[in-house]
Amino acid sequence: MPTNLPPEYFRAEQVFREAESTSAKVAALEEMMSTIPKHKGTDKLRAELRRKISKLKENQQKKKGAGKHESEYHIEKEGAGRVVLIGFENTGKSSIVAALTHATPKISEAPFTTWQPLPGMMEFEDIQIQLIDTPPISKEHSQPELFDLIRSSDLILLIINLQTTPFQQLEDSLDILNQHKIIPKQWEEKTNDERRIEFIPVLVIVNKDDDDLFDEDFEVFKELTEIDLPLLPISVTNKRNLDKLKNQVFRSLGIIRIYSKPPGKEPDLSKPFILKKANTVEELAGKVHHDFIHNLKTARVWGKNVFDGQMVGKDHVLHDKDIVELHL
Ligand SMILES: Nc1nc2c(ncn2[C@@H]2O[C@H](COP(=O)(O)OP(=O)(O)OP(=O)(O)O)[C@@H](O)[C@H]2O)c(=O)[nH]1
Ligand SMILES: [Mg+2]
Repeated sequence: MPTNLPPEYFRAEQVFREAESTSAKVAALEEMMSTIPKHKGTDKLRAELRRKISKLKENQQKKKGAGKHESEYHIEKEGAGRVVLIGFENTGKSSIVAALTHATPKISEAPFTTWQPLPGMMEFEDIQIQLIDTPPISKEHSQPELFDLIRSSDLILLIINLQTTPFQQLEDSLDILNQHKIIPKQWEEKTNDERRIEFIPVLVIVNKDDDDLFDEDFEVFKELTEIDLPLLPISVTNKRNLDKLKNQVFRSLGIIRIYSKPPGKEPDLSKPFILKKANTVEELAGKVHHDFIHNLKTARVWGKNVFDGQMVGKDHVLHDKDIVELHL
């Protein structure tokens, strides 16, 4: 591989590796192309990328020709994490997605308004998180595709309506998830289940906590429900606790943001690399470029638990918002 490729190249390459749809892949390859300096040393790489792009486009055309139907439940993953909102009818799922993203789902006081899942991107500080609105769950009717979508998510927001039957909704919702072999990640250690279970973190959002009077209802609910899961009261109508909700979503995803810094240059603070909590310098190197894992010698870190610019080894554990200079 030619040396001296700019960091934007590796960032676009990372986007390419994580892209699921053909059009996202093509867009990432084109982005990679545009970042490569044009000179003899990069001729081969540019030709190779051009070949890849035309091959993908060809395949895409073939698929279109075959009239392949893609389900509306097939949603491309985007951003730093996928969060699915589920719950019974009228609990306010669509209202939450409309309040926190630019998506415009239909909202109505009539039940069963939402028929299809709808994604939107929620901004949290300098990252974007995917929220997905879904049709209501029910005890009688099951949509297998909805549960596949839930299994593909990093976090479940279980939406409860405080103004109707919160206890029943919470219990029934968890039962329905359980029937589909989905159990809160928080219960993983105490779960002894022979089935093939998917463990996904759950955050219970108690919506329609509109004012002080409803706060009392929430307190009673919290006291009496013996569910060992985090509960957050909110009101979309009165914009209560929406910032807290965003914060808690970020923290529940278990991710950290790391900024890379080329040696001798300013760090790139515009777009962090997303890693998992407790990931190390080595894992960051792998995200930046797979060759870096083997070539990595040391790194300098600015951030938590280090003095500015401290030299660290591959095993150094990173923290949210650390700035890292990789030395090959
Ligand atoms: N009082 C009050 N009403 C709310 C709040 N949030 C949403 N609503 C209302 O509740 C009704 C249902 O909201 P939706 O967002 O459509 O609920 P949903 O869960 O998407 O409903 P389905 O699509 O049927 O599953 C609407 O009339 C909303 O305006 C809230 O915080 N307080
Ligand atoms: Mg809805």
